[in-house]
Amino acid sequence: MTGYADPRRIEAMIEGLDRFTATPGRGTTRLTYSAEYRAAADFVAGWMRDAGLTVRQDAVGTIIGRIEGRNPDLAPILVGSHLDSVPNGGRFDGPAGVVAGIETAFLFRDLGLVPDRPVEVVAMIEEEGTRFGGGLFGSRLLTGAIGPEALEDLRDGQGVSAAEAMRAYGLDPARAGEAARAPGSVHAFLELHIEQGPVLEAEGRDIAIVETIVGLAQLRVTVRGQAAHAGTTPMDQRRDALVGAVGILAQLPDLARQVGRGAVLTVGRMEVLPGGANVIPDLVTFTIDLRAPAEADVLRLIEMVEGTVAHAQGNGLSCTIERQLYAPPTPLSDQIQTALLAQAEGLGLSHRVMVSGAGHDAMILAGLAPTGLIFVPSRGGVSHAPEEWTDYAQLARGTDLIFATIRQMSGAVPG
Ligand code: HGY
Ligand code: MN
Ligand code: MN
Repeated sequence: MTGYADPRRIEAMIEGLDRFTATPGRGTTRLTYSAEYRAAADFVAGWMRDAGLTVRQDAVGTIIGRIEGRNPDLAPILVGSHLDSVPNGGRFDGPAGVVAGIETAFLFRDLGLVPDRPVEVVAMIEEEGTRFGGGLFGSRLLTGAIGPEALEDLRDGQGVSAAEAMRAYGLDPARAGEAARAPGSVHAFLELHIEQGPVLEAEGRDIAIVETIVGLAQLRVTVRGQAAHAGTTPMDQRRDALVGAVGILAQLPDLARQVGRGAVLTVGRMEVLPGGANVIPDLVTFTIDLRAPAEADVLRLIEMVEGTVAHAQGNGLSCTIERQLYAPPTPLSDQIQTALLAQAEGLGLSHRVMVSGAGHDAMILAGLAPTGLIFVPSRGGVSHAPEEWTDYAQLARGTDLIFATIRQMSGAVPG
């Protein structure tokens, strides 16, 4: 089956983007507002212009390419994903969705299609939260879920605030609110993403149409003790923050197992200070990422985790926990799922409906406009690692579905 999208052009965009990493040879590491991010954003803007899009950067650094509609005042359809990455991640997580949007624009141009309502391709910042924690940051700014006031408090691992990083990037954090879209100002949002799991490959299917995205929370635990000499401090006189943190952490996986029903919990990052081999640690922070399909289970797991941290308080240790992100389970638009299913049938794509265990910008945009999310297969189900891979022919088939659905939803006809 030959579709519309050009796998070679898609490959050129993905492989071109993959040069912009802080860890060449060790996966994609592209932190928001970094030099690599600037280069990637400029690269995406160039391809958008080649595809005939009118390109702008919004007040928080999201790159937006617009196909004007015959009725320019109609609310646009947005299509895209994020441009930032996890540390040492893969080249497809985020860029696959941005590139699918740009390829859709190329197809509009190549086929001489003019939409009735405008279409905007978006490449968003800080979905992963690798730099400033939490995540879904660019989409939450776009929907107005958070505003400029959040920028001063959020800090990266070097203590640089999001506001300072924005200024260094050439943006004015005081104007971040200008990136927010008013309710009713977006007609729909569509996102293509890699599955990041094994299901499509195992079932030999081309596409998943996502019906719900699991609820998720990102928490940050801080344990404070007292720095002291490793050699002269008796074992019964220590206030060892790392021993305290490990004692908390060791209890956490069982909490997710107790909740069950697909609940998962991950501690992905830990900082131990001051970090001397011969110094008893006095400050330990670690992240907790927890998810479940049912909101009651997410909330119950948060409570159990917070109780575990509170119980660790004492014996000379102070233990605190803060919520960096909370997103409830998000059902996606039935109307858009129906449109995607019809187009997938028309394109002869093998497909299934799926619940997403990964979080996506789509779960935030769903609060602003009817939203659809589709997956293409991930080889071995691997993601958030340099080995992440999706064949370009598979990515082209997913792009065909995005293109065909946007062509229909936007009322596009030959110009
Ligand atoms: O964490 C997630 O699910 C996504 O990759 N940000
Ligand atoms: Mn992603
Ligand atoms: Mn990711």
